[in-house]
Amino acid sequence: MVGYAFMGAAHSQAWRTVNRVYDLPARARMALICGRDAGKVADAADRLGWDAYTTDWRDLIARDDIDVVDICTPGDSHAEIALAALAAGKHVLCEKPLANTVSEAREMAAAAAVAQAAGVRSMCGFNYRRVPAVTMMRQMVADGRLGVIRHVRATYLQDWIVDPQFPLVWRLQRDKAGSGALGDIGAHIIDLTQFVTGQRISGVSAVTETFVKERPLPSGSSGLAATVDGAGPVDGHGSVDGHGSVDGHGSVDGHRPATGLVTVDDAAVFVARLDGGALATYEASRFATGRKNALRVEINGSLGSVVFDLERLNELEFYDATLPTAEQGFSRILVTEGEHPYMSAWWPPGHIIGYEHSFTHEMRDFIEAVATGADPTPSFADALQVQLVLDAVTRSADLGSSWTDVEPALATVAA
Ligand code: SOE
Repeated sequence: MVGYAFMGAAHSQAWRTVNRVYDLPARARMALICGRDAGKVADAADRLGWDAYTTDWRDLIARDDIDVVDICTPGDSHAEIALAALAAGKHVLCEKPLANTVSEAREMAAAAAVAQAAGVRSMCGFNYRRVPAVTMMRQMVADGRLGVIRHVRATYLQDWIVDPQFPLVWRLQRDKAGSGALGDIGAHIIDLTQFVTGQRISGVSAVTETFVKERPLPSGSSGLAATVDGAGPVDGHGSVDGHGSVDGHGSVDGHRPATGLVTVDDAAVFVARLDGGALATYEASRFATGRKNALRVEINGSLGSVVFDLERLNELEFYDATLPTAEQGFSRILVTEGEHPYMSAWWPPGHIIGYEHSFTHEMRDFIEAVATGADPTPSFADALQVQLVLDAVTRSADLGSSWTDVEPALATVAA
């Protein structure tokens, strides 16, 4: 694994757990973790359960006993690491969004296609696909339970940077993160809605905004909260664990923090057409005061509607318009039965699961695909398609919301 912050910890938790929960054709061994800071990565290896650590990701690629490289770094290093790992015959799991630009994503998808011909697998980590209720939503759509899909309504809302004093962490810098709320959380709802509906976004009209254009430079991260020089941890809006820090910047005079420009969007809102005829709306924001990690998707079809809310991730709301009128109404399905996706390995019905389980499911599917020689999804080509949507949203916003077609990618978004 490369990276050991928020996503590194989430993935490590999943790698630790997956062998013990699922009966898989191969077992994961957590061989080597990489990070730039020797002291921090040593601690991370110990805490997260890795056999050894290194400060150079090339060590992972050089080792013959390493089969899989899991990339959990900021987006600016995804392409370089993934391309080297694929060229060396390593199977690659890469965090979302796949890359910072369409051209990088294209290169990665092309390399993945070449590697695939040699039996080398790759997958992008859109973990919310693997929440059982989301997988079930997809099955319901595929089984025709919703009829013809007319509307998709998707929001992903956070509030961790509402405070203008929150520091300029890497997620707020275009060169590191590619984009802001759009690529970080908007990418999730783009992937999720395309996965569930089986339809792709064919065009968009967008607005984006950066509400706070300049922020104090961070002095570091305590691990639980980013800090600004001359100030305590910036945690007035809850913990900012994992949102990371930028190394190497200090204050001007030790009291008043130096500031820097925010180079990404704080929020992105767009309307879209899906290629199966549905109309869709998307909202991704880090300024939705009170909303911590609120992902919600509603789908309306000719025969019914279905609603998923991450804050109630064990549930699905379903409206079945084929029932007698007197019996119609939204019903709550508790997605914890053994027959529900992924659930048979967990607890008895009603014993709910959480955020981290989606990553365990991700590792389960990835290991199974690698061990059986199947192609895991979402592929790099699927993730390139998401990148093309992100790019179209940015271009539309730059052109005063003008309608912007999404260039078709190579592959389908099939699971
Ligand atoms: C931060 O905004 C973040 O951690 C994203 O990077 C994750 O992908 C999302 O799952 C939660 O929010």
